[in-house]
Amino acid sequence: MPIVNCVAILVSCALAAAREISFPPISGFAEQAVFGQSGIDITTGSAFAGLTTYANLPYVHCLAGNDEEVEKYDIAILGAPFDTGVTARPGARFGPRGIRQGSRRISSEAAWSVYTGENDFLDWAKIVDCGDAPLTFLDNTVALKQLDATHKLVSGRSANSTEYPTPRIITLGGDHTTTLSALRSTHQRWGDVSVIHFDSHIDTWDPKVLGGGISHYAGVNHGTFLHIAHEEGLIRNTSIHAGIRAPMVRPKGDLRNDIRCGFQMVKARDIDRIGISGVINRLKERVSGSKVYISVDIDVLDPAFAPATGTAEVGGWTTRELLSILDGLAGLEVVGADVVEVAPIYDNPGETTVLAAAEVVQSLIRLMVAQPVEAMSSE
Ligand SMILES: [Mn+2]
Repeated sequence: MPIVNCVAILVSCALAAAREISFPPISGFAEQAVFGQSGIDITTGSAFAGLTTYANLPYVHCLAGNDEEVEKYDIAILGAPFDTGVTARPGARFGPRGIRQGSRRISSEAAWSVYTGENDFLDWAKIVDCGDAPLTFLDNTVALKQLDATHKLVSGRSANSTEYPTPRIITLGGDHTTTLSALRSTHQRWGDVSVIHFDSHIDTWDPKVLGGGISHYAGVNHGTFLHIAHEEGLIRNTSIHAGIRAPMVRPKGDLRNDIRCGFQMVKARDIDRIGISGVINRLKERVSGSKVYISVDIDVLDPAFAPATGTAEVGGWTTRELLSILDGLAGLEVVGADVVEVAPIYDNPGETTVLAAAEVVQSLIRLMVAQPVEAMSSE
């Protein structure tokens, strides 16, 4: 018995010693001070506090009136909450806040790339989040006019850099119709651009084929905006799709019209044959010598990697493939970009889609930082 007792005491002593963790001295509950003298830091490293901007970037009221002082910026993140131009599942109006939510672990201080060794947030460009364009959700025509006006205002301010005075915009969609407004404003600031269009669908459908048979109003939608951009003379005949795999509506007419709108295409399965570097080469060759607008429909990814989208098509690229392709485009003069068709309601608890979308936005920022672009001489 005494021996057993002794062992028991030893064991309990050892346990007690193991539990002895020294905490810093704290005052009693009554005097406990959260603010001021407690020594607890609540002013730095607070990435999860406050309102959610893209990558915890500073919010700037880019839509302020002429009489108000607005902080200058070189690259603006702008949300376009609009999803009434879709042909399948709605929900992309919540895309901007979904992408911001997916970006909340990204912060300027800890964004050094293991691939490039660079931190694009701490480079020459001042990058801000302008919040969302105020778009009516009841009238597409009015909403797109509001988006046109927002893009013109945000891109029309003088940039922070004196060397490159025209700021560039990365739009968070919104359904793909929103790219039409971005292309209009890009054309106004930078002239004709080639479009690199990452998507599983061609989106050059003739409004007579997709929606326009119902009304002129219905003909302006997320599957026709590139046709309309071509008709409006906004884009060059040196554009290219990447990741196409969705079926055509007409056996030959859609592809004929696609070529007429200025597009070539890299199909989704081409990557199996030519590899990532082959895809990069085709895209770069196609747009070489021109300014470039990059539009990323998140449905270019396989639904395994981006289930939260309106018109999912199986057999797409992985997130890693897309990111590698985007990084491979460094050096192009990217004057505008977007990530669209993110509909967070269809995402899963692991936030697969919004995490991917947030990373794609960061790749687009990287391309803009890597290659500053001179404004048109007439501007
Ligand atoms: Mn699309």
